[in-house]
Amino acid sequence: MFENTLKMTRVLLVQPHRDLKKKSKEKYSAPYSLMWVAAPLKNKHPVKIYDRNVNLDDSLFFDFIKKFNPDIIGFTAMTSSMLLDIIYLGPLIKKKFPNLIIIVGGVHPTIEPDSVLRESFVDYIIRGEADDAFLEFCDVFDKDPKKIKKLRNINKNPLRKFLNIKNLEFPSFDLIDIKKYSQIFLSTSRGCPGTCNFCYNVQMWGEKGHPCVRFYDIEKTKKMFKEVIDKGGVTEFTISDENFMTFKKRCIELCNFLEKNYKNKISFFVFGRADFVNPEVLGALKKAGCNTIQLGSESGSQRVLDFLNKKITVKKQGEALKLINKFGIFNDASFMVGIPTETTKEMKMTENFIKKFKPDIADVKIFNPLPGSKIFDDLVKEGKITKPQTLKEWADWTGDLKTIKHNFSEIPNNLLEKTAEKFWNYRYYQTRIKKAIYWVKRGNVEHVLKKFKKITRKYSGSQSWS
Ligand code: B12
Ligand code: SF4
Repeated sequence: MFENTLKMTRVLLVQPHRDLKKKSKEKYSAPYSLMWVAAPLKNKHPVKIYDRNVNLDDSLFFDFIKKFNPDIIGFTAMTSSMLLDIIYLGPLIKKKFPNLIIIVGGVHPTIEPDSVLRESFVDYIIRGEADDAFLEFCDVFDKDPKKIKKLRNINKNPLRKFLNIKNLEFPSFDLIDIKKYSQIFLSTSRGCPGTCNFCYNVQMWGEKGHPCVRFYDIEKTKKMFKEVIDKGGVTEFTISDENFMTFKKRCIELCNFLEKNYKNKISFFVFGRADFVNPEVLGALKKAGCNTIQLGSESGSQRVLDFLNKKITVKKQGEALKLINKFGIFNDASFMVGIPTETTKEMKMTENFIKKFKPDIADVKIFNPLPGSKIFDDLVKEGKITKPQTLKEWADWTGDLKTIKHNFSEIPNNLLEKTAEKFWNYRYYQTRIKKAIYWVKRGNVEHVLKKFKKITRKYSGSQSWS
């Protein structure tokens, strides 16, 4: 494939381990961001993806580097405990392979570049949408490395304009061993129509402070589904668009395609906003094999929803959950407790909402201000939080129930913890029985045995299963 190229940049993309403190070997989700990053590169430069979640053995990792002999190692980074693995590996890589260039890309360096650039083992960061920017980086690295510092998206340089993503190559499923993963993501768009002020979306994917949603070419998207299902043998997946229902006609067309080609053979999970839920879309989703829709229900109090700039009424949130169930799709409602200014009475309203609408899953998180969101910026401006400076501090910023860092609500900490645990478990057992029946009806007893082994559940703050 590469014979005609004079010099090529060899790139190793690394998915950091999710949480070195827990050292869990759970083979969970495919390294989806890196599969996008690799796609435009791979016809020009030799690229491999290494997932530390699949194998955490350091000597295997360093042997892999020796054998592949990359010029560049690129880590993907979210604001999460995965930063710990980057801090751990970075200095070791530099010690063993002093000439290797280390770059970091993804949501965290985009939103909080200084914290990454401050690490001495980091040579460059690539901010924002990197499909073109990283290819340019590798091309320039080949020819004239001195020019790299001037490129757009590099370090704190200005960003490129958003790409026309219609014709992007789809993610590189060929670079991972798909069978090793229990959660496969597929996306058909970038950006969200919402402007919630606890979310990073407008800052990362919006334009001049406004939301912006871009779609992949519909025929290419169908081809991507086909490839992953037919060649990859994937029958269960998560459509990771922020709101798969943003453009009704397109969503229905994709559902019809899935129904026509894979009726009763596939099952998938989608995310969405309640204001986009309607009977036509739900009918198409159900027929296509959608098993669960997760909505950001957030709170049972209208004042709190308004505070979050959700732009959806409590009434609409409830109606959407009911409608989803009416179409025989599981509804997964995600909530937050401990939102700044929230009172105990308002948290009780969330509890009443859960009791009234009985979502199949009540996915509850304790509020934590995330960088890139308006609430985070406001809290910093008001002097209520001090922005973490190092990657280590950022790795500890997102936590679970046991590691609440801040509470700007009126609710006492101990009550918050108890309530999150209680909400989380509200619907758990009923839902497991309902889901077991769903899978048995589909003739998939093996799935039930695999997924339903555990009979106890602890609130973990992690994503729910599809
Ligand atoms: C799939 C996914 C996951 C998967 C897999 C992640 C992966 N690395 O592939 C799993 C399930 C593991 C996951 C976990 C979590 N996730 Co997540 N996840 C997503 C999701 C839905 C899609 C990511 C994606 O592929 N996007 C599409 C691509 C095109 O965009 P992208 O990832 O930003 O990548 C582009 C650029 O950032 C850049 N880039 C990315 N990586 C790299 C690397 C290099 C080297 C370069 C050059 C460029 C580059 O180039 C890409 C192409 O343009 C996003 C939401 C979303 N729709 O984006 C949330 C999201 C990224 N997750 C988020 C969060 C908070 C989490 C968790 C902390 C949740 C939790 N409480 O458990 C955990 C982290 C767990 C841990 N301990 O590390 C947040 C990140 C917020 C932040 N400030 O970092 C997001 C944005 C969701 C949200 N709205 O809050 N997640
Ligand atoms: S709907 Fe979800 S993804 Fe969209 S802005 Fe709100 S929280 Fe973010």
